[in-house]
Amino acid sequence: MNLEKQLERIVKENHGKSIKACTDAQLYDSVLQFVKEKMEDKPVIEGKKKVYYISMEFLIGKLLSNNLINLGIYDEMRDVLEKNGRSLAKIEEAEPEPSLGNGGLGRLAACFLDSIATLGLPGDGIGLNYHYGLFKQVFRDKLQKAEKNDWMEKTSWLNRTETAFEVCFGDKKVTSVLYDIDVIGYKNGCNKLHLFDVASVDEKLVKSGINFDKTQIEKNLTLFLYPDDSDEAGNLLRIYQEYFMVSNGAQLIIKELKEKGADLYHMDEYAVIQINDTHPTLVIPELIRILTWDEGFTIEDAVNVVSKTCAYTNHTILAEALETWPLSYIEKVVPQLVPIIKELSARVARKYKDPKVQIIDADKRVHMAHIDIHYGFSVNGVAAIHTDILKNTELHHFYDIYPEKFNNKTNGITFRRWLLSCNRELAALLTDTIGDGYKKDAGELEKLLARIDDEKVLDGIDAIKRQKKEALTAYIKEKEGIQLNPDSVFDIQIKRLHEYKRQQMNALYIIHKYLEIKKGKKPVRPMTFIFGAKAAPAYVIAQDIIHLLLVLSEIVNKDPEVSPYMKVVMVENYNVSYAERLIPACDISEQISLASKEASGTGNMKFMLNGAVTLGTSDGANVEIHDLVGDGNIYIFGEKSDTVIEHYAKADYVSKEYYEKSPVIKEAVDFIVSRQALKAGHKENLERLYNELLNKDWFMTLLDLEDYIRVKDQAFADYEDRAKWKRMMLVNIAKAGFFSSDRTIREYNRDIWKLDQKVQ
Ligand code: 26V
Repeated sequence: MNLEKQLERIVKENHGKSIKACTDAQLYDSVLQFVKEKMEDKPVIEGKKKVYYISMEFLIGKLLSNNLINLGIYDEMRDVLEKNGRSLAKIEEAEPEPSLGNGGLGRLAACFLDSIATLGLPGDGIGLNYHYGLFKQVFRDKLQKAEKNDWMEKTSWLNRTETAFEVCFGDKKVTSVLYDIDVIGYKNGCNKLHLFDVASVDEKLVKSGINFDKTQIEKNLTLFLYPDDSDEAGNLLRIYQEYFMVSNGAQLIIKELKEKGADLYHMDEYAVIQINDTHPTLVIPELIRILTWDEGFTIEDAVNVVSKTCAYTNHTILAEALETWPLSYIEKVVPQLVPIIKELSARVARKYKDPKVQIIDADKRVHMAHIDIHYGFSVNGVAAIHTDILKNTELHHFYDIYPEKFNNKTNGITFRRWLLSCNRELAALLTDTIGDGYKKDAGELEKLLARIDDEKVLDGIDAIKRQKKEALTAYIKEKEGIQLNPDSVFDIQIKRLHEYKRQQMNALYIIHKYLEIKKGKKPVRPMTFIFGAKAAPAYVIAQDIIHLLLVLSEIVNKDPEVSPYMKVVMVENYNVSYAERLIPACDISEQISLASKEASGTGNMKFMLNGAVTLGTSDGANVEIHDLVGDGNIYIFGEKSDTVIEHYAKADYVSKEYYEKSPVIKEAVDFIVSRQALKAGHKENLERLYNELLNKDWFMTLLDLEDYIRVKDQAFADYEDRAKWKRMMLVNIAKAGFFSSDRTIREYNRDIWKLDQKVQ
């Protein structure tokens, strides 16, 4: 039966209507069902050994287009719908976006699942089914407010399974329910994303916004991702969530091993568990507990085989993000793990005297990363510079003990979503120009370099950029009510709000430009500054930075003298779907973290692939982008990581010195508390931010501000050399192949997982 007939049948059965007559929502759920049936027909990817990618976050985004592309039926579906007067893009709008992640770490996990299945490797994700995920962001009175994101619908990608486990906590026992989402590889078979939920969850517990009773664990366990962890109840809930995930995960893995007939003493030949940051670390003591309590292992044998099965990825060197839990909290939530953690700690203490490598420290806090490093067989960073910093500085003491465990796996992104799906026009142009080999082998994008002088190709890339800027202009007009000018340069910074990412430095540049225009120095071409970011609800300064951006947006956009030359937009509720519209429309990609702090970044790769030019510091994967494209195709500024690390070591950075030394910096910083800003915004927020910048500035904004202004001005000036800029776009696209997550996953498999690949 052909696609149209099958879809017609489903629509008729579900809604008693034709494709032409049903609503977008009805058509969406019918297309969803059609695609799910097609995926069920695909073979499950099998093999002796399987990777379990365990993570508190999977930021999967909408799945419809992605799944249609991977099934190889996107064009057919679009044409059938068009024939019936319907638009696939419109229908996709009916799909809610799950927010099962914060940012890069969660999105990386989703890209990895896509690549694992695409490469035909057996590999499943294990995570949690948060009913409201990360909060939905709304702006009221120029401040961020959090609301719940109600994404689960009656019909969705989730398939409820029969699998259920008991999970015992110190004071209660809960039963889980497992939901699976099929993960289809590009023209390949299926793996699964296993999302555990608790049977007794109660959505009615949520009162206003994202507030709920944090003590009612049976009812709240899977309601939200990252509940506010500024108080003890929030911290405890986070440990409940972590243990709930790993206990279910461990039980599922052991069940699957037994079904395979595996000898658990050789578990490492059948399973490898990739621990995504420290959040799933308790899987190590939990597996040891199960093997010793239920399977008759000696502690020696259990520690031995678990250590050969688990591998750890580090995603940050930020001290506040490296988990350490008070042993008393773990005692409260999972007392059964405490003797095991103590035993693991004692073994380390017997062997190594250095306090820096202990699992339980003198304050009785448990260092989760230390469990992973001692009791896992691999430790990897996520970009070359990040892994070097781990080896030489942050985890230096561990590197001395276990040099063989350390390895680098530079992050990647799936080109199915970040090119083929979000920029079909560019993908078509690439196919016309270099053939479609790049879809399976991203390295083939380099063939584009041979066309560096081909006006037709260069103009084609530029025309697509312009088209995407127009589409974004229309979307932003509709969503945010702000009119942009597609002839302006689009400068975009989209990522979690954090001081180390330095959205505040970009804001200071905007203030500087605003003041220049007021003084009569007009830019040759209008500039558009776009931001998208959510801030953790308990992170006060991050809220203040959002406030400043919204204040600037109002001041600039409403000033008739300035607004023809400049616009500022902070989009509301930035998420994966918004990113898919913003990235193809970007000219200048802002990657301006304080050198050494951004482990990798993955947005930088998505922008490059879509022909944006990076303006960035020598941090994370920017360094590798720089190496690939060369000096002439990127804008690098600011102090290098060595200098920054030295400033921290010597504690000799004093922001006020930079403020006092430079009239440009002083003028921009002072504007934050000027009468004009205070009129548009709130004194409390603006003064707090001003004081923070002057008296602390932990992430050294003022250190790099002057260089940032200089290099950013240069980038805007170079944009006017249209021939040069188009070549830069082409080089960036051509060199992006390295950042395919297919390459990253091949490396994980070659060096860590060692799974058999099914020949495609
Ligand atoms: C998370 C949070 C969440 C609550 C507020 C404070 C805070 C501070 C830091 C973090 C970072 C957690 C780890 C993480 O998300 N790392 C990101 O991982 C990406 C994938 O490897 C990488 O590209 C980013 O550079 C890195 O920041």
